[in-house]
Amino acid sequence: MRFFAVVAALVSAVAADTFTVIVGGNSTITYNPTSINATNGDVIQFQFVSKNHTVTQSTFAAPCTAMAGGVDSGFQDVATNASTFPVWSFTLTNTSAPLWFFCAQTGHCANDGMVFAVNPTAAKSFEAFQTAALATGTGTNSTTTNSTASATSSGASTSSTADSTVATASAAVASQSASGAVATANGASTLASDTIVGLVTVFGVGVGLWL
Ligand SMILES: *[C@@H]1O[C@H](CO)[C@@H](O)[C@H](O)[C@H]1NC(C)=O
Ligand SMILES: *[C@@H]1O[C@H](CO)[C@@H](O)[C@H](O)[C@H]1NC(C)=O
Ligand SMILES: *[C@@H]1O[C@H](CO)[C@@H](O)[C@H](O)[C@H]1NC(C)=O
Ligand SMILES: *[C@@H]1O[C@H](CO)[C@@H](O)[C@H](O)[C@H]1NC(C)=O
Ligand SMILES: *[C@@H]1O[C@H](CO)[C@@H](O)[C@H](O)[C@H]1NC(C)=O
Ligand SMILES: *[C@@H]1O[C@H](CO)[C@@H](O)[C@H](O)[C@H]1NC(C)=O
Ligand SMILES: *[C@@H]1O[C@H](CO)[C@@H](O)[C@H](O)[C@H]1NC(C)=O
Ligand SMILES: [Cu+2]
Repeated sequence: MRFFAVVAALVSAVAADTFTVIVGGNSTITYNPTSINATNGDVIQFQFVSKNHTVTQSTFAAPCTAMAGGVDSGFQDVATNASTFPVWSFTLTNTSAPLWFFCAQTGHCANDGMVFAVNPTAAKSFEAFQTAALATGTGTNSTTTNSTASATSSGASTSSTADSTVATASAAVASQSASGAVATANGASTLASDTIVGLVTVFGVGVGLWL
């Protein structure tokens, strides 16, 4: 009885995933990936690698407006010569409906479609959310201003090295909560794979002790 209870607890701990989302990768005005499928208990960790972005919760109906009581990373500015990068994360607590996010930097949501979704559906898709976001803007951004050809050629530069040098963000967002998402204290300096390895190790030790 006790054995099964302990194993069940450990298995459920192992099952929680950490997703990593790169914010501003290659100096673009994007989240990468733009959406994820996740379950309660999963952690979504945002790594800010360029410019000055936010991750701010909104509603599907008002994509570029902060939701009352939603989670918000606040502005995370990254100097062009930075060698460490802010990280902010939250834990999913209610995935019975999709969750929606945007960047609150001027124009990034409305003009560049910088939005993010957790568990979008066919009826409320990421594409529909982004289209709604862009509909609130001027219809002009760096892609529409420049020719399509030149716009696609300037992207590849830095940021792939960012994964190995993650710093902590400000503590200002440590105690927020919202429907569906709870922001955690910052300082997650381990990446997803490390976390999973750690939990698997705990599981192994637990089984070893009990057997
Ligand atoms: C940066 O650009 C490279 C090359 O195009 C691409 O493979 C990579 O996924 C991009 N990274 C992000 C975070 O967008
Ligand atoms: C999420 O799941 C849906 C099916 O429910 C699938 O179509 C979609 O590709 C998945 N998205 C991601 C980012 O894995
Ligand atoms: C980041 O952007 C916000 C909003 O535009 C601005 O208030 C803030 O000063 C910026 N931070 C830095 C360090 O430039
Ligand atoms: C980054 O550049 C700024 C201005 O050029 C300089 O003041 C700052 O010390 C540099 N920071 C690092 C970490 O090199
Ligand atoms: C979870 O989210 C759904 C949809 O937003 C909401 O109806 C429900 O009340 C929430 N449940 C809890 C326990 O907050
Ligand atoms: C720029 O605006 C166009 C037209 O509104 C839109 O299709 C595109 O997704 C926007 N963002 C980027 C990064 O091109
Ligand atoms: C668009 O052109 C401006 C000015 O020429 C340049 O700074 C910017 O990087 C270009 N944007 C893209 C996406 O190519
Ligand atoms: Cu932004």
